Amino acid sequence: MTSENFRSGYVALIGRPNAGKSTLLNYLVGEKIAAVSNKPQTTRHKIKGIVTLDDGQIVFIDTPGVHKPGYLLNRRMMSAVHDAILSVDVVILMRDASVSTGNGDKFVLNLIKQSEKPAILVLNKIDKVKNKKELLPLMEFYAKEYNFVEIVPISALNGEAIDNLLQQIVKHLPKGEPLFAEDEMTDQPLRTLVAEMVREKILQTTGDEIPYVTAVVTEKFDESDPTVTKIHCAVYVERSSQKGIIIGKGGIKLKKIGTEARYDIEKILGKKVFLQLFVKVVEDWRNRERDLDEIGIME
Ligand SMILES: Nc1nc2c(ncn2[C@@H]2O[C@H](COP(=O)(O)OP(=O)(O)OP(=O)(O)O)[C@@H](O)[C@H]2O)c(=O)[nH]1
Ligand SMILES: [Mg+2]
Repeated sequence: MTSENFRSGYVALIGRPNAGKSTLLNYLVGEKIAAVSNKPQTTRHKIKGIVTLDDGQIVFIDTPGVHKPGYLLNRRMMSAVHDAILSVDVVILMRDASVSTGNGDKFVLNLIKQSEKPAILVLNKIDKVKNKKELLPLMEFYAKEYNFVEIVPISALNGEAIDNLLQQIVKHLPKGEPLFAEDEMTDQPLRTLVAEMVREKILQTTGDEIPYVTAVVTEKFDESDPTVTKIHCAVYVERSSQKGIIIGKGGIKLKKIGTEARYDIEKILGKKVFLQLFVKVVEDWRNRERDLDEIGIME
């Protein structure tokens, strides 16, 4: 039985690409459940991460970074953001405090204003801000624009001030029983987690042109052998030239991607993994309903 003062609810992580939303989610659940990279648009769908404390349970919804939608893929990504904002008890506006305010930031701010939800401003990456006084003008700017219930500076990378953030969030959740079992961590199916780990390694291993044109799907997940899980993933690209870039000379790049992803996947599964990657050329998959459905990018 939980105490009558227990609080529980949903919290959306909203912000520009690269703000550090998924880094925070991974830190909070203590496991890598979301792909992280320095390339924008790393996250493509909503990811739930559950944090259970003594006095509350917070269900975080990580969302894709807010950007201008071009392809159908991006429109689905942005409707995932809108949907998340509408469905939660508290919205977190996450902002990279080490960069100056741009139009993108104002656009995100407007989304929060329109929602009229209780919102917490999280100023992330304070490890990169040498003089903490530099945060003051940023705090003043945001405080003038919206009645944030809290303003909390953190570093999602090194965990600074994150305990404080959790306490601030719980305060603003409705009273109620936990929504999920205490040991539950995420709603990401294992197949999706595996595909995301592979995609993360692709983003980390390739240059700027590749991130947008790749998707990864787990096509086989065979646990019949108790000693090793056999996994096949398909890597989608749009052109054969991109296939060449991902495979690399003599297959060296794909091998590196596979080795690094396997390491992460073995940590998640706690078991040996045999991982095979296949690169598939599917022209214009980002604009095709059927391919997006197959890849698992829902709104
Ligand atoms: N120095 C520093 N870097 C950070 C911090 N948080 C995140 N990063 C880095 O910022 C980059 C982007 O992080 P992500 O967590 O993928 O950002 P995101 O907001 O989820 O990005 P999208 O999914 O594209 O919207 C990565 O290289 C992270 O390592 C932080 O507190 N300090
Ligand atoms: Mg992300």
